[in-house]
Amino acid sequence: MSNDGAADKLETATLAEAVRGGDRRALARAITLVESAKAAHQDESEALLAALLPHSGKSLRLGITGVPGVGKSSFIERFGQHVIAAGHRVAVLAVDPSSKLSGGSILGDKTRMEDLARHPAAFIRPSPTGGTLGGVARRTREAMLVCEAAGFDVIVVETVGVGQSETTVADMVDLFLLLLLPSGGDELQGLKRGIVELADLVAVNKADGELAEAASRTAAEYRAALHLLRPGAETPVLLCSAKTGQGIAEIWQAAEAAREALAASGVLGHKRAHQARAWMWSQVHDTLEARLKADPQVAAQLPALERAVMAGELAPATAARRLLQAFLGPRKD
Ligand SMILES: Nc1nc2c(ncn2[C@@H]2O[C@H](COP(=O)(O)OP(=O)(O)OP(=O)(O)O)[C@@H](O)[C@H]2O)c(=O)[nH]1
Ligand SMILES: [Mg+2]
Repeated sequence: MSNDGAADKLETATLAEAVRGGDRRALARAITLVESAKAAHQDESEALLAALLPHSGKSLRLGITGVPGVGKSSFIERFGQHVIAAGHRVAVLAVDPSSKLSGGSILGDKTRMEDLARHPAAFIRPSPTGGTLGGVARRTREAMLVCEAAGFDVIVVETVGVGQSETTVADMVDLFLLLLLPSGGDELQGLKRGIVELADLVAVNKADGELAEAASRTAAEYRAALHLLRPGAETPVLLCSAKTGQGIAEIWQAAEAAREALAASGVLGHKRAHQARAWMWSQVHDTLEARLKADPQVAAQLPALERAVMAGELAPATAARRLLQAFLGPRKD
């Protein structure tokens, strides 16, 4: 970073041009810049995004989730190659702030997406490390815009199906694909946490060999359950095997059809407009919260207030008001 604003601007413009021209090193650099949490990079990052924004948005944004081991990485390896063969360029991004927990998943992904990673029409970016879900997700959204400006017209956002990250990913994509395991039929996976309700497409993976029959049963159960859960929505429930490649083409077909239907009905534009607004507000929330926590007056009171709230000695509303008062001063209205 130089102190010369004009030089920075020029550099940003050059970087933006290189990204748009398909220069992969520039793309990687641009993503590193927008992923940076450093305050010193913020102006440059915003200038870059401003330059790229008019060239973004023309992709199909697909979220993929499923429990660890369902075969997300293996699926994306196959799916990505299929989509590329159909003439597209695919970028794969991950939202996974818990990569510490899923230990070694990046290494696993590298080997499971080996062929896709080598393909000139593909770009794979592992999850930005560190930070909160909100922080990681924000950087992933911004990486998505950069990839779109670089001409990737299918963006796959992968998330590990553990917890709240599905909602976060659903808020940044056009369509959400839930991958399921063939199950014994005792319990509908994902239904509890409401993930199924976020899904636009459902696919039972590993529908091969000995698991083929269980996979068909699982799919039938989900069709029935979804019919009750969302009458009239007709969420497709498909079968696939990331191992044999069976069913992958059908999933792409279903995704394209769903995307076309969204666009034709005007829902897509509406959805993206609302997502962009929510994105703005989430950044306002994040920034305010960070500033609040960094405030010395707040920091002095925070541990005691949190403790009192947790012990049931103080009403959360009262504690919240005290923290805000410490941060903003007494209310004047
Ligand atoms: N039989 C069969 N095995 C599969 C299939 N897809 C994936 N697997 C296997 O399932 C295991 C997990 O696959 P991954 O692709 O790593 O699963 P993942 O969902 O990315 O897992 P995490 O990254 O840990 O969340 C691997 O041993 C794969 O070889 C499939 O379609 N059929
Ligand atoms: Mg994986």
